Amino acid sequence: MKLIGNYTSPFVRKISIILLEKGITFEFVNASPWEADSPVGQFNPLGKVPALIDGDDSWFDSAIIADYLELHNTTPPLLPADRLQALKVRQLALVADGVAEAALLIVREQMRPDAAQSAEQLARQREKILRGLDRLEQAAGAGQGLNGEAITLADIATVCALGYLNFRRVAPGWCASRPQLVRLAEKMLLRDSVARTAPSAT
Ligand SMILES: N[C@@H](CCC(=O)N[C@@H](CS)C(=O)NCC(=O)O)C(=O)O
Repeated sequence: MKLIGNYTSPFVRKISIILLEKGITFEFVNASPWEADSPVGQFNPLGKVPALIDGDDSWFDSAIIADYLELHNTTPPLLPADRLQALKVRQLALVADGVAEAALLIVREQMRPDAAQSAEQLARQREKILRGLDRLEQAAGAGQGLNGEAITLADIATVCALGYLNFRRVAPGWCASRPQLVRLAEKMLLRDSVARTAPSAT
């Protein structure tokens, strides 16, 4: 398998962690979607990373890739066997992805000249992040599907979203009132798959 993406993307990191956790061998192809001659559009018509190439198939959108990898029946399973519980875990993972997506929009907005930046857009995305984090904090406190005994897709998506917030210094005070998420992040960072994939500026 080939994973197409760049090291700073929280969505690419999520898939890297899943592959490492499941012990699936893969080749990482470093490609940025933002460069003019980016090859990413060959693998994902939407021009976004990650994309996963397996034989003749290319898979894209990290949620779909996660579902695809779950079909391989490798351990650990990242979704409960019960379909309703699995849907709940996937929904929590989507909340975490949404937090990361909103943070990414903030980062992109802040790259524009000061006068062109929309205060409304920045505020809107910040609200999504804070509401999303509150939902994740609540779920982590309940320990169902997130922050439970067995690692889930939602745990992985959440640690990637939190890592991206820290890396880009978006919503820097997020941890002050969210002790469950802090504990979850600390616990997840003890895993080799999570520690090895932490984004770095270099
Ligand atoms: N929902 C997508 C989001 C992927 C995404 O937004 N990736 C960013 C990098 S972090 C990207 O490739 N952006 C390029 C663009 O929007 O053109 C997923 O989960 O894979």
